[in-house]
Amino acid sequence: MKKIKAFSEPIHVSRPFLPPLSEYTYELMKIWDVYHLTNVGAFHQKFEIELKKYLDVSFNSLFVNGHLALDIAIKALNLTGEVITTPFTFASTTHAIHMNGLKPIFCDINKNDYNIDVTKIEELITEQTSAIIPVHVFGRPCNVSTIDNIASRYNLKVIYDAAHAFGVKINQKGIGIFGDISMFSLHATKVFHSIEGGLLSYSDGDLKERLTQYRNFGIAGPETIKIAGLNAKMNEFQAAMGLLNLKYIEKGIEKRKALTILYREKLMTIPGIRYVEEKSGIRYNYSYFSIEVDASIYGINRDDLYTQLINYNVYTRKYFYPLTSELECYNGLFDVTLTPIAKNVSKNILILPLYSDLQFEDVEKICEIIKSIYLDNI
Ligand code: T4K
Repeated sequence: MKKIKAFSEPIHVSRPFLPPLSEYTYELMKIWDVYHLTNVGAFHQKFEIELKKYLDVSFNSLFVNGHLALDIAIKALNLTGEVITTPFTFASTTHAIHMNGLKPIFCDINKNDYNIDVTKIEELITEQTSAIIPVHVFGRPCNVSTIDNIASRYNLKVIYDAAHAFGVKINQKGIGIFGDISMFSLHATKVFHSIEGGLLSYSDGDLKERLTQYRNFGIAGPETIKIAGLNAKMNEFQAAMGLLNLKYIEKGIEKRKALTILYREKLMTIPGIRYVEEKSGIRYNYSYFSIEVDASIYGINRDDLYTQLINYNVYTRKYFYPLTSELECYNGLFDVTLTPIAKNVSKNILILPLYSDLQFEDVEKICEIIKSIYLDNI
């Protein structure tokens, strides 16, 4: 078989969308005019309003990044004791729980979509449980109706880590309306970004004031600080970038969808490579394209595929490996044998490059490489 040549430039798992530079500099001139760089200027205010419309949520607040937004959501809801969550996530979710003095209780995940397994939540609830923090992993919605139902029966709060789920809809409803609060990440590597950024959406308008204070040192007035807060304000440069990017988001999601369809079509015939099927009624954002490698069929395991792809200049990522419950910083604190499905998925998962500027020929070539590696190893 003809040897496939490596890409001449590295292909990374993600690459931020950038609007035309001239459009951004035009917006920057407005900042130069008014000298208002941060602390909720005109761009910030407009961005918050536009995002509320786009995400179809009742209330929202912007933050400098997703992690601090999540951290502040936990603080604002006064969570205590134990929080039921998933170990199959980015470190941020678990760190936010842990660093607020709370105990993460890890629930296993579904094999089919990697989200929290709702049938296993109730057995983890104790007198100490105050909340559930599920993650819409790779933008695929959790079983929100069951989670919200459990939460209301046990009087628990729900904060959805919707870092990956910007623009996702469930039966035409914005995903940010479920639970008490949802957190969206607007980081450069995401479907939609404001360089760095985070957003909380919520249905209880009374939260707005508390969230605003938490993100600005707790300041309630010139001489009043009511809460020991943080500095988590989005600046005007971020908000200007986000507003511009909002013009291009639909086109970006369409392109990602087309690339995803191509990945599926090309990978379908490669033995030992599995990907997650879509469900009806969901408007996906195609934020990540994940595969699972079954070494007994594909011939080599996930780690070897990851390494071999680097020889072709393709830089995939092992999101999420290790599980957050087995991160070095938590050494010994958690029993990973209690979440066997998460452990198994984490061992076999690989995220392939996907971003709106990726070329269709690149996807075709990545799939050809994955096929040729299979053929070399059987
Ligand atoms: N909850 C969940 C479930 C999350 O996944 C995240 C973040 C959060 C909470 C917290 O939200 P934020 O506070 O971040 O808003 C990346 C992102 O930094 C992180 O936002 C994201 N999740 C996580 C899944 O991925 P890394 O350490 O893998 O990123 P990095 O720098 O290795 O970037 C990946 C690739 O993207 C690079 O190989 C090259 C490319 N890249 C990256 C950046 C930043 C670019 O081409 N240009 C860039 O500017 O964490």
